[in-house]
Amino acid sequence: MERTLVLLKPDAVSTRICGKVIARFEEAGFTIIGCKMITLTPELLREHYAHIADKPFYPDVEAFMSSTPVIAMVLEADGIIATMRDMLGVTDCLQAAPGTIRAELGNKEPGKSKMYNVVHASDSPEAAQAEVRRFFVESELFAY
Ligand code: FUP
Repeated sequence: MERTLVLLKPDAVSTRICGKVIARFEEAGFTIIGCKMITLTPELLREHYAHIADKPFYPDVEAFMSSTPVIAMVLEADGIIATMRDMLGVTDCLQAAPGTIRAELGNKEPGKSKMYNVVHASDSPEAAQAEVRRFFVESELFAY
């Protein structure tokens, strides 16, 4: 069994599509083993997005990701890390394959770098392990 860390981003929360997104996860057979609403601080975001923290667009990402609380989840299934990334589609929702969550529910103005892509999910087993630990303590995760 594999675990991945998902964040339902402020665009999902503020446009009230979290239920729609979670329904897709459940229909895919993923098990929710952790779930909570949290506000992302600049410190936490800088750690989570260390790989883009020096990019010119980072301040916009930080402002957006802390603009409302987010819903953090840990989901479990065989091969979920890759399957979840396929379900999301690529980072830029305008480039994401038809039928993916980001293609169907994301927003971006063509030619601009600002993007609202609905969901974050871990992109590798190493990232998943670090991200689950970053957002959850063991007692917040449920085996059932
Ligand atoms: P992903 O793993 O698909 O979330 O993509 P990244 O970790 O590369 O990017 C993290 C976030 O930065 C994205 F969700 C959106 C934001 N971003 C931009 O706003 N502009 C860009 O050009 C690239 C990423």
